[in-house]
Amino acid sequence: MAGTITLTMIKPLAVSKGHTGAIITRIEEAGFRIVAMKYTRMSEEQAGRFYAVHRERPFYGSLVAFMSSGPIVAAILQKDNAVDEYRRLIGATDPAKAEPGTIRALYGTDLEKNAVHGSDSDENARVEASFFFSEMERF
Ligand code: FUP
Repeated sequence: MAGTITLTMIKPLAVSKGHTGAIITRIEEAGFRIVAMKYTRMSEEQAGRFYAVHRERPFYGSLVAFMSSGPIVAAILQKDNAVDEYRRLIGATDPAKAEPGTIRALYGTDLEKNAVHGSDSDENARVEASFFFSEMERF
């Protein structure tokens, strides 16, 4: 199947609220193919590395604490133009500003606890995919 990849995480609060299945259903119904998927929990050190580009931002400490607070579901998704298509499916970073019907509008709580992550470029998608998955875990 042709296409590019994006990396998503279903964030701890969306997982603990029981939205994992509904979110995966939306992803598949939107035509993404699941290349890799795992249920895992990041340490603070790992979350800090994942979000290192935000190190100087005021929300960094809180974001790292939240993202390491419980299990997440990480997945590599494939589709034509995957990065942009997935950002369209999830909506704006702030759930209150996300288009109605998008994953963040439906399942996000606030700017930090916004249900899901989506890569912002093809290059970052490749880096983020390799953060979670080896070649043997991709199908
Ligand atoms: P996005 O690419 O939509 O995930 O958004 P950003 O890369 O700008 O932000 C990454 C994460 O930082 C967001 F998912 C949530 C968090 N964040 C905050 O907690 N506060 C902010 O003001 C901005 C982002």
